Amino acid sequence: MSAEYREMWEKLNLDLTAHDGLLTVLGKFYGDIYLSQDKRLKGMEYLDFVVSEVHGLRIKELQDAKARGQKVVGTFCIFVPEELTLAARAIQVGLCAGAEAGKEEAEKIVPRNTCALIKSFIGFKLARLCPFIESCDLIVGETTCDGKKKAYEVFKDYVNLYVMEVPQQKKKADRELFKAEVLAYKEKLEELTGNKITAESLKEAIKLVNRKRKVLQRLNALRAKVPTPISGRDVLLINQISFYDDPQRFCEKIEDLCQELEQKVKEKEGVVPENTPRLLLAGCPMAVPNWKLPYLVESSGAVVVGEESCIGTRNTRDLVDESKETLEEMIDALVDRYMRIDCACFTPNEERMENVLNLAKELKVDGVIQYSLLFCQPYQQESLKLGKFLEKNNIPVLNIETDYSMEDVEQLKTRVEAFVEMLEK
Ligand code: BJ8
Repeated sequence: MSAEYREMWEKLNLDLTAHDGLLTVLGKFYGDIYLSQDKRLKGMEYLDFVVSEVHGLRIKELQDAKARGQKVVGTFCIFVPEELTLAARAIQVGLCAGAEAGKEEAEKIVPRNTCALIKSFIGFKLARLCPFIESCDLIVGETTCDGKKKAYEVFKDYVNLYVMEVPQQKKKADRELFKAEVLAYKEKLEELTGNKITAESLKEAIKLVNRKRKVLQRLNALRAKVPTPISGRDVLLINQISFYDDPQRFCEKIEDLCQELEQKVKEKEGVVPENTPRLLLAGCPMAVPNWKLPYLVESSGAVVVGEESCIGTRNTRDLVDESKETLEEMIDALVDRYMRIDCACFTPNEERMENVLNLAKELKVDGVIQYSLLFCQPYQQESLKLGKFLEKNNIPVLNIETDYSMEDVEQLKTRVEAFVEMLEK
């Protein structure tokens, strides 16, 4: 990395030695998991570049934007409406972290039996490893699972934190509550940025965020073909990058990649042979650089063709209605769209059962792997019910509970291989 970046990281108060170590591990990990793949697509060069520059060029872009007066907002959950952030001329970045670095630091302020995702974002801040967190003018938390809710109570001492309330049910009163929260967030953004959110700026932002979702929908439709033209690892990475990169650039690059994929589909050129078992991963989000399970699956003779998760189709399935004209109508359209998210934090959450089943059928999967992070109550609890439901519908299911450590890799590999072998019969 250039001297310019080192100076920038120093100004952001990163622990340079620990940060160098992190980048070295990440580079090695990326090489093993990504660059070693066969039949790599030309369009993935953009993703390789973004990853190689994730703490470099992208952070420089954020710093330049800040110097021009723009604000940066960090989030941990897809319930925070990016449309509003962009309408206030701010930049939104996803901060969920998918690595163990900083775990010891995190365990000083949250219990050890907290999920890895929460410990990771706290650890990244406390160990001074994340230039994204350090670039944020505001961090927006949300009242989803208990783990996050309680973690924010201590995390607020380290960052400028604002917490949005997300209801736990989907009754009329819950929708009203969420609408009030969306309006309060709008005010908060206006106060932070000094920019008024207008019907015009919100309309433009709705179109841009919808464009991002539409390009990911197009990508998902292409990967659903048999044989699939792209690996699950690559699509997961694209979804992860969608939370960090400039939205316009992201859309353009992924549209180019989709054109390349269309050609592959036309020529029936798959990334794996046609009879390779196809799997859907369902459950907790996999934040960058958490590539552990897809890598294990794809090195066990199967291919991942879908992620039913917030870094996946839960975030891209529903669009915001673009036909509204007034600010009030657009806020309502936003609220309606966000209240369709089927996170396991809701009770009851029956629609998720149907959504997963429909997705499994659309993608013509041979099986579903339910993925829960250790200590994630909502997804672990729901996996029992969802597992039975899928099996009743003749879809084989494997339940995996894990974290970000590499200690259980061999054991997981044995279980995944046995599952894939069973599907091959
Ligand atoms: S809308 S899934 S992004 S809350 S893994 S922190 S649930 S204990 S991430 Fe999520 Fe929003 Fe829901 Fe999506 Fe808690 Fe579970 Fe940890 Fe989780």
